[in-house]
Amino acid sequence: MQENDTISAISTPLGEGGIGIVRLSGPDAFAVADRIFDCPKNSDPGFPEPRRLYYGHIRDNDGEIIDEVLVSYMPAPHTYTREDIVEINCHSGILTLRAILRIVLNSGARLAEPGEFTKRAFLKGRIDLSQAEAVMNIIRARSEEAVKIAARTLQGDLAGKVGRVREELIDLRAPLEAWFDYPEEFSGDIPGSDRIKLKLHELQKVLQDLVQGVERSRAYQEGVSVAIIGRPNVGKSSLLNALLRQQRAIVHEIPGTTRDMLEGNMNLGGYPISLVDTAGIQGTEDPVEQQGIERSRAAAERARLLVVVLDGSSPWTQEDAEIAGLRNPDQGLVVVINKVDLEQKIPAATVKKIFTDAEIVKTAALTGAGIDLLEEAVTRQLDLVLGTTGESPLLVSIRHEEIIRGAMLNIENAIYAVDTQPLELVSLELQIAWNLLGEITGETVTEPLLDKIFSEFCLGK
Ligand SMILES: Nc1nc2c(ncn2[C@@H]2O[C@H](COP(=O)(O)OP(=O)(O)O)[C@@H](O)[C@H]2O)c(=O)[nH]1
Ligand SMILES: [Mg+2]
Repeated sequence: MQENDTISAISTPLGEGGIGIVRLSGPDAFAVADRIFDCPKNSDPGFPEPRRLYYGHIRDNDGEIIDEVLVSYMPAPHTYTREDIVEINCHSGILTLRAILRIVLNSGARLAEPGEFTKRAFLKGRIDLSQAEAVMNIIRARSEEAVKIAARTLQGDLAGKVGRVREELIDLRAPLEAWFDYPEEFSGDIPGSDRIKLKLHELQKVLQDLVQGVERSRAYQEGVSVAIIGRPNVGKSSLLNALLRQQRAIVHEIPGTTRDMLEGNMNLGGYPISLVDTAGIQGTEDPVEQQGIERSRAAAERARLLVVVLDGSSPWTQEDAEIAGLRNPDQGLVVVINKVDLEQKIPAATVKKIFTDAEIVKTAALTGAGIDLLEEAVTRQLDLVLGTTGESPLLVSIRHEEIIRGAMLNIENAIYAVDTQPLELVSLELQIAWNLLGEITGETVTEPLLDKIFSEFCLGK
């Protein structure tokens, strides 16, 4: 990729709106804008005084007015990319935006690749790789909590923590390496094995705190799947509708009404939740229903939490028992005794005995009674299975998690090697850990990995 040319892209979503922005970055950003932007001569100060908005028109190559716009010019280096940037604020219609982009591209800029503005910010050293990735996490965040985590990372919190661990690793290695290389001249202090181990345990703890709660912060970012299961007619679809506060699923007294799984999105306790209603699980000869049940079982298996629904107005059955058996021990569990408005045939005490570690909630989906309690129970169970975090969770991406777990393994090896191996091996493990951690901030990252990371960005960012 050439880094010295001028790139451009539409930086706002392609759709109808008040304002759309075409952005340019690179050494010719101003020259390109100057060719196509017609600014009234009486503007004072005249275009291009930096960081001012100029009113005027964009003309196409035949001189015809395409749109009425506001244009700003921001010279390097105090910009997002550390290059000259021009932003053209136009009317946000798909055709207007595309027309202006085409004129810009005809006038000396090239189309930016996805994430290329941010990649330039990274390559020019304005932000590190963890901050660049946080930009995308902010854009893609699905909950307020996820926005906060990404904002902290964008401020450099993750890079700071990882950077300090790397510095400590260097401090530990420096006297060792000097001693290996120049044993005669070395006059410093070789840390004793106890001191090395103590320090390494401290670093291990810092990294451990980072990976702690990663599942929870990832849940804030990517969402969690919650599946409602139970035999036919217990009120699963009614509960889904009550939770979503919309008539999403068809509810009917005829058993087997829901023949396929169905999904709806909601937010509970800060988690974006994908709520899955499933086909009632029962033995059936109907091939369509069988397929629906298979898909439902698979959805239940993938879910982080199961809501097992029982019909309180009918006795406990063998089918209920089989459904209860679908849950694997890692999954959170909330048991709902539904239809409490009718005469009850399952004593709550019996349910408690069967589901010893579950939250048990009584509801009447028909009237909405107990739905708030169900929401609270689901939130509590999710908090429980996703694990508590430290003060401020930072880790979201699988890439970061793998790197940190890898570095922890090297440090673990180093701790073991202190007592059993030559110190050269200890130092080597620490060097590997240092290198690995550098991939988080991008200091030791390879070109193909960079390309891969930025290719996942959206256009115009
Ligand atoms: N009385 C009463 N009926 C309910 C309640 N919840 C659901 N039903 C009824 O039970 C039947 C089956 O409900 P549905 O939600 O389709 O059950 P599903 O097969 O488990 O999805 C429908 O006739 C519902 O109106 C409830 O809390 N009380
Ligand atoms: Mg149903």
